[in-house]
Amino acid sequence: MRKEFSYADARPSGIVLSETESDIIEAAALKLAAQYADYSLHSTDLLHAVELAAAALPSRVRRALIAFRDESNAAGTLLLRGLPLGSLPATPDRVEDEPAWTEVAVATLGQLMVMSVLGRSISYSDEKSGNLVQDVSPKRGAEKRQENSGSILLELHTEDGFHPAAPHFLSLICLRGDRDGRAATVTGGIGDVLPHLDGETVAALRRPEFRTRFSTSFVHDTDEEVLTPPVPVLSGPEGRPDLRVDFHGTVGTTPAARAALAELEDAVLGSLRGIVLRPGELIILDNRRTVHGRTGFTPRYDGADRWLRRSFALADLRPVLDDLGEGRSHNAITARRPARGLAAAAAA
Ligand SMILES: O=C(O)CCC(=O)C(=O)O
Ligand SMILES: [Fe+2]
Repeated sequence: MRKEFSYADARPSGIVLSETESDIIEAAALKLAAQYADYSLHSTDLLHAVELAAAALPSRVRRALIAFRDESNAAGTLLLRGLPLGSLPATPDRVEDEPAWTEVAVATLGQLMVMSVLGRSISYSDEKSGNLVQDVSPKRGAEKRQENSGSILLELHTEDGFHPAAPHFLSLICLRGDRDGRAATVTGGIGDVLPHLDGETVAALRRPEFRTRFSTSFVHDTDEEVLTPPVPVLSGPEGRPDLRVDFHGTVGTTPAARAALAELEDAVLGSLRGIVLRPGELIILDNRRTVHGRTGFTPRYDGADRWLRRSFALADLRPVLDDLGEGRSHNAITARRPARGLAAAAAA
């Protein structure tokens, strides 16, 4: 396994919010939090109120989000800096200690306001208890897992690329940075990478000859490997393809596919952007246009470890309405309902 990523610093490209702008968002979040304190974050009423409250975001930020939503960019990422966080409890180092949304209301509602400009917030009941906004903090005993609860290097991946309704966008807001300044979130945008790929590699990546292992965070009840049917890594318009790959979990099913995957990985590794997130910074990833990963770091489990919160959005809820259980949580597709999972994945 690779030991480090090298990357160009993404921080200078960030949109910086002024203190006044941040205060306006905080006030809007606090008002919502007071009004909806008894609601689940999955409540349609609350989520519609969040969408209305997104008017509190500065118009230049909303414009940037709208442009990113519609056209993406070469990096497949957008960085906002200076978002309000409100008061914060200790970083949870056990799942049982993860806070209710009301304990991190300002950060959570601000993040959901931003996401509401990009799409519809959604979660996956297979993963992280189906929470609409999920804690990303190192968990005791999970250090070596290829999941966001781990602390070894996390390989570059499309988020839930094995899932028939993978998120179109995800965001990570930093509540607490890595005190050692080591944990960097890195991204490899297909717009940056494509010019470095030859025609033969691109043609191979467009053939349905790649299978991706379901993440261990989705497959709980079995030791068996669950793989998608063969699908392409690149799809869509020639000049602006979509990318779906996990360099930990995707395998080529032919020699040409394996060679193309290795070429792609080299090109991505040569084009990485990255940032050691600081409090109040929120990175948005266009999950169809970039892969992401994280360098390794050392947790101390003393309440002051790195802590991000993650949320997902789909561009359109209609195609998945029948698959949503309570609120905006996508029904299980894996071990608990294997037949459906495989059929759904095959249709993807
Ligand atoms: O910790 C990070 O910076 C990224 C983790 C990750 O890949 C995720 O939460 O989806
Ligand atoms: Fe991820």
